[in-house]
Amino acid sequence: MTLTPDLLDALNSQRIETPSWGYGNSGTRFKTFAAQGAARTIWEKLDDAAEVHRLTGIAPSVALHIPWDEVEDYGELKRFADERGLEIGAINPNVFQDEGYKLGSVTSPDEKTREQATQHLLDCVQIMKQTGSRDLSLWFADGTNYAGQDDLRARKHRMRAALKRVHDALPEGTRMLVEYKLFEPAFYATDLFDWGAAYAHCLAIGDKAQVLVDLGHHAQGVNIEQIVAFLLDEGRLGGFHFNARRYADDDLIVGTSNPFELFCIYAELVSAATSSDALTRSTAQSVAYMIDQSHNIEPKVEAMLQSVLNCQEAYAKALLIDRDLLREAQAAGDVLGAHRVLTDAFKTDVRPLLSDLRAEQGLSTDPIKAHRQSGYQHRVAQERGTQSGGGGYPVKEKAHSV
Ligand code: LRH
Ligand code: MN
Ligand code: MN
Repeated sequence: MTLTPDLLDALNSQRIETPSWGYGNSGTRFKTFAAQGAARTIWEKLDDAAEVHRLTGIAPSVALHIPWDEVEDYGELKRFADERGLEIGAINPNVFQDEGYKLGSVTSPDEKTREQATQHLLDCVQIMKQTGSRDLSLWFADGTNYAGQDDLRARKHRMRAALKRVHDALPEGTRMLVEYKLFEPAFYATDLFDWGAAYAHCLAIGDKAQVLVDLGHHAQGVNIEQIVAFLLDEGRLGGFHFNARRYADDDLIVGTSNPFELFCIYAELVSAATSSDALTRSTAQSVAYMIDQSHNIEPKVEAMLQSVLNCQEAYAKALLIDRDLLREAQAAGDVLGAHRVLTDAFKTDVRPLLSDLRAEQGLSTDPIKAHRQSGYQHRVAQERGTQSGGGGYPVKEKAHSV
């Protein structure tokens, strides 16, 4: 396997965004284990993200969660990121942990609560302007726990009204990404319960709205790559929250329990990026690839490195699919022949190829080894100490397992 100029170009342009919340002490709803040297502030989180980018070369942006990452001066935060070769990525408003949101945020039956939540979303649009962020990434915990608790259609209308208002406040060239989730923390009905609900809202509110697919937010057995293909073809796939799951929204390292799924997702993206249809092509080319994980027992920076590298491997394998052979086998109705074209690419060991790529880029050929040898972890452990939950991820207030 050699690095052809096309492969080199494609791999050089891959981008994976890491989440600020993956660098702090974070965990499950049961217990958060304090990690030595875990980042305590957004500034330290950016330092860790810069280390991940330095070693991988493909993780130059960081998503923020507001108010977890609230600062006085976002211009200063942007400058701090710039100095480290980073950009501020998606802004994630948090409308799921205030006392007032017991019955929902933008879909609450209480008008004042809806207004408060919508104002927070609009404030986040201002933060996008101050940080140069392109994406407002929206997830709502809104829903009900019991049949009859609230009017399902009324809640749909309230969601639509809030999304529309925020959509219309977005500056040119920016987007809102609408994330859905099957369940949790609502257990009877989640207002944005699947891709179809998110898609219907996006279609109704305008061109700047696209769907965000979080790999952990589906029922068992759902074919996520098919959702991806469908949304790409409709021009409404905006981005991903990558992670891995077995049972629910487990938020483990992407590509660990689901490597074939991740490969099939990338296979759809690679295919769409060269589609003869201009909308599909441009949609595929502007997808935001973001990680959304919470590392509870893993070393934080190393876990993030592993996540970025798993995405790089899945993408490299997807680039190796012999598209001509695949089309031929599909047209001939060669069921297993077509399947083998795909699995041949999946089974290829791309690690030597990626190590050549890194050598070309002037990076260490083995980023994890380089990280382990760099002394970074030891240094931050000395500097930051071990803070249980301190300044990190406010898990105690979270009602779910992110
Ligand atoms: C919800 C979710 C959403 C939140 C993040 C912390 O489960 O995936 O994206 O913003 O977790
Ligand atoms: Mn998510
Ligand atoms: Mn989630």
